[in-house]
Amino acid sequence: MSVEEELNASVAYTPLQRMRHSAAHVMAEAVQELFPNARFAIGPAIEDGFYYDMELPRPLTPEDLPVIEERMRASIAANHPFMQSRWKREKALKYFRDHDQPYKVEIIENLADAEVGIFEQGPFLDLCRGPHVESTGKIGPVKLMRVAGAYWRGDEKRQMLQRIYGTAWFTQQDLDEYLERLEEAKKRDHRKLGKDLELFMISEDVGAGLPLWLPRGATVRRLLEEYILDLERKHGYQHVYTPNLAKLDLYKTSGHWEHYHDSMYPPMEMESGEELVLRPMNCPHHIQVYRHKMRSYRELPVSIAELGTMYRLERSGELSGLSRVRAMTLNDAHIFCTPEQMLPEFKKAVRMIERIYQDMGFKQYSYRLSLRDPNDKEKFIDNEQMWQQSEAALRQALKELDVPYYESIGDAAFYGPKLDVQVANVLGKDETISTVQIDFTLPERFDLEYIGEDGQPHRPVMVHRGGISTLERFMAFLIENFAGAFPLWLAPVQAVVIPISDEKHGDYAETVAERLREAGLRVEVDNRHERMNAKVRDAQLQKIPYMLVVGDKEAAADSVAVRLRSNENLGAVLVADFIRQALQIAAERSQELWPASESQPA
Ligand code: TSB
Ligand code: ZN
Repeated sequence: MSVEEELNASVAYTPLQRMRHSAAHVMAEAVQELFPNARFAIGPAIEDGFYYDMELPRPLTPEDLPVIEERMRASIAANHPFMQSRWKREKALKYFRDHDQPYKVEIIENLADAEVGIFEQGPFLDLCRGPHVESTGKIGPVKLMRVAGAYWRGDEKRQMLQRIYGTAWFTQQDLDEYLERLEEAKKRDHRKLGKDLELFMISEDVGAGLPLWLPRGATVRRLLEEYILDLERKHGYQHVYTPNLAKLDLYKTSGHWEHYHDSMYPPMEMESGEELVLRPMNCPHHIQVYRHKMRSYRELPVSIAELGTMYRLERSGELSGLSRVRAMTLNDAHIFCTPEQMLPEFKKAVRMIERIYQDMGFKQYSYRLSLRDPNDKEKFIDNEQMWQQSEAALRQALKELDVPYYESIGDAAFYGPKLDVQVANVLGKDETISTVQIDFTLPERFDLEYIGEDGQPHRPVMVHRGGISTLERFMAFLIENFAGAFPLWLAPVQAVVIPISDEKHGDYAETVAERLREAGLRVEVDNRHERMNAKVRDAQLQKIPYMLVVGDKEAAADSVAVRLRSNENLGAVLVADFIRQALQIAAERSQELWPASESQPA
């Protein structure tokens, strides 16, 4: 949030936000008592709480937070009124200069107003538009959550400040429930589960935002790749392989270098003088594939697809596990079609995405129509007619699809508007998974053609489409959505065979595992010299769907004692029956691990 946005947002605060904003002032008051030389920047209410940015003589530690909290409680108990006044600009400038508050001075200098708002509570005075609660006693239970670094005005070239995040609620019960929700969310956090379940890692030696997929995560990824390639083949997509590098000129022609520059790595200069870049998008490569021969209207639409690896220079502060990375592989496709085919193709792409979500068992997602910001000529191609035409086309497609959606200004691609499919991550933040985009720009810039029925050259339209998004972001979402307990068809290890005694039943366990593997199931044998119960518990923690316990009885009857990761006990099942049942559940991509009627409580 920019300083100006913060100042404007405060006017529209809800009662809860207003109270949180007051809590931010009380937090600043407490910090000032501890550090009389603290310099304050901004302190808005945000979703779920508030923060204040400040410059302090030393870095804060987690141990500082309870101390600050304690002082906040004292101020709340003292019930100081919040007193509002309006000062002439000059008076305010002088006051904040005299009190060594350069950030406040800079904010005032950027304000056009002749007068500024001042709020005072007890010993603390702040530049502020309000509104606030009447007095500090009206502030509900507060908790300080964490300290983070934040650049002044979000600008990496300016002072690094310390930001304390806090939360405040009307009642203790609200606060407790919120903290509980956070705890629950933490358990689903893909960064934590990615580590616990050995799915992926980030190595400092490799670099930030450059994830490494561990064997189990790689297995899930391969299954997703096979799933999506198969689905695309059925929809007539043609798969290609293209390199991750290209000449810089290619991206000058496409417009990426001009409009997408901030997300691109600096070019590499070759001895020949040629400049190469890591690609931030796959479109220009697919355009070359389209162009490798003359196309007739008869072969359109041409859908060129690739699991295309690409690189984006995301800001380090924005990187997060697998969901925002710098090296990623997109389930990408570019559909080249006639203008008449554009709407049907767009709709087909959306329908295919709906099919994917159904197969995955995702129920909560929403459609976002992402439009350009007409005032931002740097980020978006400056071509009024193109934007009008493509936005109208998109709206028409949405109308025909009859799906609910909301609009977002400024989230379009530089070359055209998009329909984005949004999901919420565990932290409640919205993220784009799938996307379908209409593009009249790149066909123009690359002078693309097809020969029409009239024998004349015509310009095709492009539909860019990301089905399951990047495998990285999709995996992050999958992990959080299932809290790591993947449905059978995606589970990296589907069953673990557990011999009651590793000495006596180890051989039988191996035979069972061998038969299951032969049938195409992913199976491990836990032959550690451990108690059976410990092995069952470990497998449950690893969220492995089935634990197949084997002892004398099972060996004699050619069976396994089946236990689910939920701890449900199914009793003895013939090995052949288990294989048949598991294969069927996987083939159906069922979310269940066993037909309900056949299971019994543990
Ligand atoms: C769909 N040219 C199009 C393509 O043809 C394109 O690249 N669109 S995109 O820029 O919107 O990116 C496609 C998808 O990649 C996004 O919808 C998002 O789900 C995913 N994505 C984008 N940036 C990142 C990132 N830094 N980390 C992980 N996934 C990302
Ligand atoms: Zn594209």
